Amino acid sequence: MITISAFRWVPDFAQGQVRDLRARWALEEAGLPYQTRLLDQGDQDKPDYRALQPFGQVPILEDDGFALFESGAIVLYIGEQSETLLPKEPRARAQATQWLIAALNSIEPFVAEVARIDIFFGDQDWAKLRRPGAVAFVQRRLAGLSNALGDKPYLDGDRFTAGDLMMTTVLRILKHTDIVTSDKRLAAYVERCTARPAFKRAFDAQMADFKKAA
Ligand SMILES: N[C@@H](CCC(=O)N[C@@H](CS)C(=O)NCC(=O)O)C(=O)O
Repeated sequence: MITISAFRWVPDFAQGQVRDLRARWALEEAGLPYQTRLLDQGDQDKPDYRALQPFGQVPILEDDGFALFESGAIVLYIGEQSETLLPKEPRARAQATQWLIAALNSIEPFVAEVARIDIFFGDQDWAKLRRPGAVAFVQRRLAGLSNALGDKPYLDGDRFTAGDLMMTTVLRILKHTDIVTSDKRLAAYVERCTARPAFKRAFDAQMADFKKAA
């Protein structure tokens, strides 16, 4: 059975956001059973874990002696086993992959910069000076995303793909602000994707692990 690594517990601000959610959601969409390898504080720095994840982060996926890190690679690996996530038709598949990479490469770094400022440095002078510029940059990227989404339910049209899964998890990083929700189209898009039963199962499973540890 597939194993996904996750933290046994994280502070409130991170609960429901930790990136093993991406792997859990993909597995739920694919209908694949999985178990978790829960890491206690410090486990991520032990040599056995670092051998599998060079940066000591979650998630990793383990599957019958095979291990993979990076949530994007993990979602694509799971997608190989699920047409819900990755269409078989080569061009449709490439487009789904394109959106997954856009989420991780063209949106996440800038979204994460704003979240980092808010969560870790909000009271520092440099952060107060930097935040408006960082927000403005994200808003420009989100305007491009919203425009590309247009009136379609999903980024590639009528069907949900791994690209939507990744984009949704990236947009959720800003759920403590109105930066995403002030765009009606993006707000409805995130609502639509997170209303999927597979998302709810993944989210509930992550939260249940934290509750057990509390
Ligand atoms: N690019 C990595 C990022 C993973 C990541 O940032 N994981 C966080 C939890 S959401 C983590 O493990 N943080 C602890 C650390 O970086 O030391 C991925 O997408 O898998």
